Amino acid sequence: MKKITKILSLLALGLSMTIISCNKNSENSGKSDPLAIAANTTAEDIQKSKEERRANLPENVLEIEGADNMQYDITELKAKAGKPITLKLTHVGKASKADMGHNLVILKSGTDIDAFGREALKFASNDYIPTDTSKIIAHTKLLGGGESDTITFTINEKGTYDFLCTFPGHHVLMRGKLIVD
Ligand SMILES: [Cu+2]
Repeated sequence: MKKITKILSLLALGLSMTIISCNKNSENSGKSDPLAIAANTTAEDIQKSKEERRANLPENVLEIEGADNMQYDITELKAKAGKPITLKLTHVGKASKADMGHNLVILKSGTDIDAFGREALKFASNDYIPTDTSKIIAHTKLLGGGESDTITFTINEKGTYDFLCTFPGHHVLMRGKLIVD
């Protein structure tokens, strides 16, 4: 009988140790980890403040980012026709211009974006901007990580205009629409 009691109490002790260690584990993992919460909040805050700032930009002031993941952070821009548009492209990554350069080229209506993207590859010495600019409304400089460029242009005709990054291999992913109304 004594033996059984001892075994039972040992089992009980083992069980309670297991429960304690389970609690410890759940405290230290996932959402209850204070560090993880802080990291999540920071990332969300950055995203939220970016969206708020963008929503509060004056008419025809546009901001867009390119990153080391070979993407623009947004693929749709909106502006009003007949008034100057200011567009700022920021490369928020760390990669060099030679490894992961980004620009933004806005094309005239009726331009084949894929054909233009392929043609631009031939102009490495001109930062991938074709020397014949007849299909281009406006373009930024080619940027490396941490750099930005702001350009100003006016589009008089309402419509939807393609934009792209002409760095080799980028235009398939890095493209979007500028809607002018
Ligand atoms: Cu790019």
